[in-house]
Amino acid sequence: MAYDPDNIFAKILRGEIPCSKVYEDEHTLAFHDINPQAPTHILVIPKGAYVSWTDFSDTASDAEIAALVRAVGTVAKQAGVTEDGYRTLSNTGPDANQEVPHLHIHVFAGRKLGRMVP
Ligand code: DGP
Repeated sequence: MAYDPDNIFAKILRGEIPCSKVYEDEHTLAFHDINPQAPTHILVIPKGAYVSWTDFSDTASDAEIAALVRAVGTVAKQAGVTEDGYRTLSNTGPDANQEVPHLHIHVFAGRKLGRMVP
């Protein structure tokens, strides 16, 4: 799928829409989800224009990939949820109901999370 530069996360990255930022580095931004599904619900996104994991792994630099993975760990630590635990989830494409066509990882925590079901 071609990247839509007008998707909501692209607008957040350009500062056209505000977000509640929790972490930022050269390659990555993390902010609270607008519609939280758990007491902690953070979205971690690459700054580059990637829709899916396939786009990302095909074209992102090693530095961008490392930054995204590291950001998830950093965000969990910052949120103070590493001991009780947290869940990461990433929807890709229509069958997974990806709503925003910019690659993102959800980080859920702060309550007992239900069992994962497909
Ligand atoms: P997904 O279904 O995996 O594509 O999840 C997209 C998430 O993005 C969904 O949990 C709601 C969140 N979201 C949508 N629009 C905005 C927004 O404008 N700001 C923030 N912070 N989150 C948003």
